Amino acid sequence: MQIDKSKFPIIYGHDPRKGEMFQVVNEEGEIVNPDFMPDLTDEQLFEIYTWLIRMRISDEKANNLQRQGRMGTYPSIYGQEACQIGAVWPQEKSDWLVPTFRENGMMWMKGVPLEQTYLYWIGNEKGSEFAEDLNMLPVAIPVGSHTIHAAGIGWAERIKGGNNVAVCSFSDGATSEGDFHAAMNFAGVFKTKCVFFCQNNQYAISTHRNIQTASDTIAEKAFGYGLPGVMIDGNDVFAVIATMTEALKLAREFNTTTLIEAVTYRLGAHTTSDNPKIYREDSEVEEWAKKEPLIRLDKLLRAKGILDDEKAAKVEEDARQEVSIAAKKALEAENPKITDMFDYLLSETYPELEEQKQQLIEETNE
Ligand SMILES: Cc1ncc(C[n+]2csc(CCOP(=O)(O)OP(=O)(O)O)c2C)c(N)n1
Repeated sequence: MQIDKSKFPIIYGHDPRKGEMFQVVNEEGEIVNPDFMPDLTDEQLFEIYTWLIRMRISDEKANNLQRQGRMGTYPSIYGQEACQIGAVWPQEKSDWLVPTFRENGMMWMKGVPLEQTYLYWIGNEKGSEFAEDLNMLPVAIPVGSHTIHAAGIGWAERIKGGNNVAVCSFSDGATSEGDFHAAMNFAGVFKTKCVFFCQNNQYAISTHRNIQTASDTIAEKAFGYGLPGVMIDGNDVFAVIATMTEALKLAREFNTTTLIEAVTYRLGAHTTSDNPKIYREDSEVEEWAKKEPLIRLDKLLRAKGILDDEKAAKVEEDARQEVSIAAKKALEAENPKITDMFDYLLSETYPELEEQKQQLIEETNE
C-alpha cells in the first residue's frame, strides 16, 4: 500500500540531510510549532511533569546508593528524561519495548516497578523477571545487539498480522555497531513493524559523537536502507511524543520502520564507574544544561497556570518518598541463590553442568 506522506508530516516533512530538526517547544518553554503540539489535557501535562521529577529523583537516589556501596553500578538518565517519557507515552500497552541499558525511565513507564530496576543494578536477577503481560525484553548490555531482536519481533508481528510495534531504544554509539546496520537493512527489506529510537546523547563513554560516525546526522543513515529518518529535539518531550506517535502509526499501518534521532545530552557520567571530567569540558556541560528538558517544561506549565511552587514542592516530596520506598524494598530483597545461575540459564541441563553445580554447592555450602 502506498504511503500518503502528507499524513506523516513530521517524519516526511523534516529532512535531516538539510539539517532540519523538529521541535515543538523551545528552550524558553515557548510553543514554536503549535500545529504539532500533542493534544494533551492539563492533567496529562501535569502527569508528564510528575514523571520527569520522579525519574530525576530516582536517578539521584540510584547514584547515591552506588556511592554508598549498596548498588553495583548505575547508568544515569539525567538530562535524557524527555526521551524516556516521550518514547513510551504514545505506546499501546501491548507494543514492545526493546531497551538498552540506559532506559530506566522508559522501563518504569512501561510498567516495570522501580524497585525492580534498582534490583537489576544491585545485581539481583529478579530485576529482569518482568510481569508476563509486559511486552518487554530484558536490558541489553552488548551495545546494539538488541536492534536485531527488535527487527525480528517487528517482523514476527507483521507475519502474524499483529498490530504491535517493537520500539527499540539505543544511543549514538550503537549506530556504529554492525548489528544496527543489519537490523536496519532487515527492517527495510522485510518491512518490519518497528521504531528505532536513537537517543543521541553525544557520547559513547568518552567517544564523542563527532568521532563516532562521519555522517552529519544519525537520522540520515535510515535513507541508505530505504527507510525514513527524522532528527528531533530530544530535550523537548512534546517533540518526542509527537514524533513517536507518528512513527508508531507508520509502523502499525504501513509496516514501515522509522529511525528517530533524538538529540539530547547525557548530563551525568556514562555510569558510576566513569569520570567525564577527563574527556569533556565543564563549559560544554553548562551549555547543554541550559537546554535540559525540565527547564522548558516547568516554564510552559507555569505559564499555563498548571504549576506553581506549592504544587512543585508536593510533586518532589511525593517522588522522594516513593523512591525511598522502592530503594528500601530493593535493598531488603532476598539475594538470589548462587545455584540460580545453573538453574535458570538453560532449559535443559547436561552432566558437566550438573557436576559444576554440585561442586559449587560443596564449596559454598549453599
Ligand atoms: C558490543 C559492546 N562493545 C563494547 C561495550 C562496552 N560499552 C558499554 S557502553 C558503551 C558505549 C555505548 O555508547 P552509546 O551506544 O552511545 O550509549 P550511551 O552509553 O551513550 O547511552 C560501550 C562501548 C559493550 N557493552 N558492548
